[in-house]
Amino acid sequence: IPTPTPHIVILPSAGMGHLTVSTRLAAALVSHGCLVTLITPLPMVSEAESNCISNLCSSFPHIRLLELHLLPFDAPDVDPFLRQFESIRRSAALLEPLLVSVTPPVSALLTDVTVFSSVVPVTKALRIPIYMIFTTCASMLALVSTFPGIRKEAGDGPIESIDIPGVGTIPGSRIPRPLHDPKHLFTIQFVETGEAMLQADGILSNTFEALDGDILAALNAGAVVPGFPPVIAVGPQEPIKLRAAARPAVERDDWMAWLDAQPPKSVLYVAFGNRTAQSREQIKELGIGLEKSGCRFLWVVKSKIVDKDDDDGVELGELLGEGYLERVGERGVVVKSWVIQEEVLAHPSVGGYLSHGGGNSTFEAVLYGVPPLIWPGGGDQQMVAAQVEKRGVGVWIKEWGLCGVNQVSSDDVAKRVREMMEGDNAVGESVRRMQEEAVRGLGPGGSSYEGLRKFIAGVVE
Ligand code: BUP
Repeated sequence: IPTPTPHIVILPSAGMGHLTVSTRLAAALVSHGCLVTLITPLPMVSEAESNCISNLCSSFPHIRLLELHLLPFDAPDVDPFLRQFESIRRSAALLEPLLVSVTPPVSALLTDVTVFSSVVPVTKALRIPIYMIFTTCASMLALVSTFPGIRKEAGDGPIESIDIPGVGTIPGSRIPRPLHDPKHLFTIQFVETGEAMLQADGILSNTFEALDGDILAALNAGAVVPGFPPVIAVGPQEPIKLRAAARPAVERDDWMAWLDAQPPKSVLYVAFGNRTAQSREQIKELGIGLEKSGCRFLWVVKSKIVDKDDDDGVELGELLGEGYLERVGERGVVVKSWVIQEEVLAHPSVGGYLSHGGGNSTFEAVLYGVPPLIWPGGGDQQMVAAQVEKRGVGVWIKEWGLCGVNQVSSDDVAKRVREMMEGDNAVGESVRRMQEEAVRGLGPGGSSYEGLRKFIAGVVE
């Protein structure tokens, strides 16, 4: 009897850190022979997300799109991406007619961690298996899964520290800051997610054995939470290769041509993800620090949280200070808002990455063998930084505090950047060794590749 083609439906969430993982999984599942339908929650928050969907469709025309028109959630003071999570969560009931009407019938629904708990009742009512997509490191997964009890024990107060079996002690300062406030919308969503997790048929995690093997083993042995669903590490999923026609016209030629002209491993890539905007003062100080370091750099500047928001038409020259670009000359390239990061990290001229420690960005750095120098901001970023430091595949600059919150001086920037780019670089060696393991994991016989096959086999059973 021929095996039926599984029909996987994916509901992503907001922000590039989340959407990226869903779209890469969609592409990987298609290449493993699945039929894939992607539900797009509309309207999207940022231009980058809309571009990401267009790129996916033009590179994978067989992926079907279904639109989910969101109920508005009017909360102007809430972070726009968190607001969108809530909007998707509140619109979950609208999924039912979509899931009922698609053909062939849905074999499984995959949905992002940030909206998972609201989707569970819908899939349970329709008897559709549900899998959670977890976008970041395994210690963060362990944190979500144990957090409901921890939050309850702490009452209304902040959390001092957390002991998680198989993970260790996590100081309160390392967890996302809103979690100290039980009434914060992020905390409410986080607790609901932790409570609903046990109902998942499985969890597809974007991390990988070489980085997170010990914690994944603890989760799968039920040492963190008894009866925990199987966690299948399928990351770091490879970036989607854009077809020529799908390439965005953004400043690309300038920075690629410049990278091509630089000596091997001489360039520091500087970017802080799609959700961490910096103050104008900090942008100037960072710029002066990069200039003082004397190193070559490619820097993505982000002064606003959402790319399409008005930034008063401020030009780069004004953001960086008069004469800056001229002074730096050929030694540095500054791009406002966005580059194709995977192409930058894959470029032979790039030898270091000053980063915010976002899950995807850090996994991508490992996949391309570029050591990250991490200045973490909110969310999972300190947890990622801690794991990277534990494995010796990156450096966490603890004394800088939190990116987007604390200010760092140009002298400190120059010092740390020089150390990373000119030091003896044992970290560089470790990251290249882990790169080899990550790349092996993605090929036939590798842990991430076989993990995905195992998931597909489970769905068609
Ligand atoms: Br900036 C930037 N180009 O210029 P993370 C980012 N990216 O392709 P975050 C670009 O966005 P959350 C750019 O490669 C990565 O895949 C980058 O995801 C890409 O962090 C993604 O690293 C960013 O997980 O999201 O943006 O802070 O907080 O939601 O994890």
